[in-house]
Amino acid sequence: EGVGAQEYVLIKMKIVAPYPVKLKKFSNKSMFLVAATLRPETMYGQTNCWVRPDMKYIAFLTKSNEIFICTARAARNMSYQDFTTEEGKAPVVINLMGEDLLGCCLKAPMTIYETIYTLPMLTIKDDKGTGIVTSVPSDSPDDYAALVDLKKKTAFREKYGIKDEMVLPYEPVPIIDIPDFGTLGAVTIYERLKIQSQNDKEKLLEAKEILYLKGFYDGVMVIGEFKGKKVQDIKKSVQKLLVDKNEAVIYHE
Ligand code: A2H
Repeated sequence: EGVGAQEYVLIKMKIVAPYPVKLKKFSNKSMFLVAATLRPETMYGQTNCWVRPDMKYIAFLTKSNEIFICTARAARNMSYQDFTTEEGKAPVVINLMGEDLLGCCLKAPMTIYETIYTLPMLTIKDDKGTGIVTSVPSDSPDDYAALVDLKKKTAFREKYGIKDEMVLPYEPVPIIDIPDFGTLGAVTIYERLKIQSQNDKEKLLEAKEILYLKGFYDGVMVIGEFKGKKVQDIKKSVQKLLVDKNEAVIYHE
């Protein structure tokens, strides 16, 4: 069970009213979708949260009496990392499907958007992170591709009961300047490689490989507390800022 090699930052995305039907009865507690990220410095550019409609999630009680929502697998890992009252036990308050969480209104740390929404992403893996992914379409090709899919396909939105106002007003936010790619790196690479959708696996893999190292080594922040500083120099400081404000927690697997 214990502590593995991969360290994620879990972003606490607070669920606010109007609550989804299945969560209404718990609204006297603070409830969070906990999204696993390797890129805390990109949180200034969050536009939405991703869940997979056909995947199982649980809501469980943490030792600080908050409700965290993620996969059962991740909750179990957390129960061995001092997230819960009793080691090895994550007290379930309710079992959920991803679709129960769609259209959920959230407050997320650092982003310029006052509230953002939970939207469907079909490529989320059940065996990594928390199964909840925060979306930064300026810097993640996967996120940008999935957002474009929703924006351009009315039928896709309708299928999942996603209202236009949960998607259409949200645009990628310039947060990091990468030489040769500009301030919307994921958009640039999406267009250069002519990516068609979130299912365009090979091209998305290529896009990620090209963008990530460049973003990390050559990227410069153009927003927030660390504006003008290089990504590699401030990544840990942003992480600390989030953790100190209790807007994120560290999780290993
Ligand atoms: B990253 P690794 Cl801006 N299924 O966060 C699919 N993707 C998942 C996931 C899951 N179960 N859990 C986490 N992720 C995503 C930000 C970001 C991320 C940016 C750029 C790249 C990037 C905003 N989304 O990831 O396989 C999360 O998205 C590049 C891979 O554990 C998380 O960080 O290495 C990353 O993948 C973890 O992937």
